[in-house]
Amino acid sequence: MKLSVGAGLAGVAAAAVAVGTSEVVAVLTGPLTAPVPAVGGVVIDNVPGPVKDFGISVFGVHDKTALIVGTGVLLAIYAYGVGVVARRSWRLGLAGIGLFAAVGVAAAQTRHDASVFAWLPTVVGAALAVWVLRLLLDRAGAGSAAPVVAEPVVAGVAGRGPTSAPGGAGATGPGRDATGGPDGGATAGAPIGPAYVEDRRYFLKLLGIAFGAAAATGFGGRWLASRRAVTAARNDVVLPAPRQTPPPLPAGVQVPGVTPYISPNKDFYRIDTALIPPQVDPSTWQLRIHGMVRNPITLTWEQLLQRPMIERYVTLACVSNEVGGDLIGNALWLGTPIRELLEEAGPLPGADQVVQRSVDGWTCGSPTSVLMDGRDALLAVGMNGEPLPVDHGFPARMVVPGLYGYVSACKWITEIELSRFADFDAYWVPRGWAAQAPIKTASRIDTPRDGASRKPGSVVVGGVAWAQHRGIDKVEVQVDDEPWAEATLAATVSSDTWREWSFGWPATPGQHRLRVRATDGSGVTQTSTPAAPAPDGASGWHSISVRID
Ligand SMILES: Nc1nc2c(c(=O)[nH]1)N[C@H]1C(S)=C(S)[C@@H](COP(=O)(O)O)O[C@H]1N2
Ligand SMILES: [Mo]
Repeated sequence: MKLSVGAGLAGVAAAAVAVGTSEVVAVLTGPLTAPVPAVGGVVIDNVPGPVKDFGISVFGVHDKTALIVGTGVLLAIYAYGVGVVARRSWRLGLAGIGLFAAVGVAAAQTRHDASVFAWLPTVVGAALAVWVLRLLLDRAGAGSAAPVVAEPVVAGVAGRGPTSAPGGAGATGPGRDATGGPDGGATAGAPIGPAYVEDRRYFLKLLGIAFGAAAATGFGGRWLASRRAVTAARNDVVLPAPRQTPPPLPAGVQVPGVTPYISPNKDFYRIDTALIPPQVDPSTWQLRIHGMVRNPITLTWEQLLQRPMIERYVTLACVSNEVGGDLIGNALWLGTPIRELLEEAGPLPGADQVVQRSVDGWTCGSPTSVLMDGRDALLAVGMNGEPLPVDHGFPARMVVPGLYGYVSACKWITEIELSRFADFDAYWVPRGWAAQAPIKTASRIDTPRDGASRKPGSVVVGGVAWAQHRGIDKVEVQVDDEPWAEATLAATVSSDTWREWSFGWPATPGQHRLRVRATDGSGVTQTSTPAAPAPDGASGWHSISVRID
C-alpha cells in the first residue's frame, strides 16, 4: 500500500467516525443537526428547480437516498484528500477537518429542529475525527513524510522495534513530532527516512475498527432516533369518529390488473423536501391561523380533534408526475373541513391566498376561493383509518381535491396565513413553478404494461383516469390509427377521486400502439399536446406498445 493511500484511507475512516458519532449525538439534538442530513437539507433547499426536477424524475421517490449517497461519496473523496494532506502537514489536515466542521455547523444552524446545541454533533464528530486520523496516521508511517520515501519498508527492519510499533504512546513513533513536510511546522529535525515501521496489519486492523465503530454508531444513532421519534405518540392517538360515516365503497370500483383503487399507506407515493420527515409531537403541536383575518385562531391538537370531522376519498397528485407516471394515490382522509375554520377566522377582502406553512418552513399557497367553494378541502388527521403516517404529515396536513400537492397539501402543517398571491411566493414559485395549479385531466394505461406481449384474441386493457373535482365522464382508447373507442368506466365514489376503466381489445398479431385519453366532467378532453411537468403539470396522451403473437 502506498503511504498516501494509507493516509487517504485514514482520512476516510476518520470522516466515517465523525459522521457515525454525530448521528448518536444528534439523537439528543435533533436528527437534522447531524452534518450529513444538515448539509443534504441545505442542498435540497438551494439547488435550482430544474436540477431538483431532474432528481425527482430520475430517482423518483428515491431522490433522497441518492442525495445521501452522493453526499457520502463527496465527503469520502474530500476526507481522502484531507488524509493525504495531513500526512504531509498535520496543520493543513486539521484545517481540512475544521472546514468540514464549519460547513456542518453552519448547515445545522439552518435546520428547523436546530436548538442552541445544533453545533454539538458536528463538533463531537470532528473532534473524534482528529483523534482517529492522528492515531491512524501514526500507524501508517506518517512520520516518513520525506518526499523521497517511496514504498514502506518491511516491518521490523528499522529502528523502531516492537516496543514502539503497536499502540505505543505515539510521541516517539513515526508521527506527531516529525511532520517534516514543507509546511509541517514542528520540524523536529530532518525526515527520518526509512527508519520507521509500517505495521500494515495493525494499521488495517485499526482502520477496520474505525469503520466498524462508524457503522455501529451511525446505524445505532439512526435506530435510537427512530425509537425516540413520534412513533409512540402516534400509536397513542385515538382518532375521533367522523360526523357522517364515509360512503361505502361501491362494488366494482376496482378493475382487475389495474392499480388498487385505494392506495395502501405504505405504498402511497411520498414527495417532499424533508430529508428526514419532521417529528412533530402532537402534545406541543399548534396550528395558527393568522394574517389577513378578522379573528386569528390558534388550535391545539386536543381542540382540533374536537372539531367536526368528515371522512372523504380524495386522490392526491404530484405536479412532477410524468404522463403515465405513478406520483398519484387515492386515500380515505379523515379531517375537519378547512372552510369552516377559515370562516371562523374571517378572511379580509383581498386575501386571495391561503399560505400553509410546515414545521420545517416549507410553504404552499392555495386560492382562498377554492378552499371555500364547498369542496371537501380538509385539514386532515387520518389516512385510511390510521393517524397520518409520519411521512405523510403527522399529526396534521391539508388535502384539497383538485389542486396539485405542491400548491395545497401541506404536511406537518403548523401555520395558515391569509395573504395575497401578489404579496407572497410559496416555496416552489420562485423555483419556476406556477403559483396556481389545478390538476390537469389525465389518464394512464396500467395493463398491459408497456412492451408486454399477449396472445391474439380478447385482451383486457385497463387503467385509471383522473380530473379531481371535475370528475371523469369518458375514457377512450385508440389502437394504432384506428378510430378512438370508448372504454367502460368503473364505479367511483366521487368526482374527487380517480376512476378506473377497462377496454376489451380484439387483438390481432403484430406490434401495436395503444393510447388513452379522458374527458372530464365539464366535457373537456385532455389535450394531446405534450408538456413537461414544469411549470404546472404534464400533459399529453399516455401511449404504450404491445406485441401480439
Ligand atoms: N411540508 C411539506 N408538505 C408537502 C410537501 C413538502 O415538500 N413539504 N410536498 C408537497 C407535494 S409536492 C406533494 S405532491 C404532496 C405529496 O404528499 P404525500 O407525500 O403524502 O403523497 O405533499 C405536499 N406537501
Ligand atoms: Mo408534488
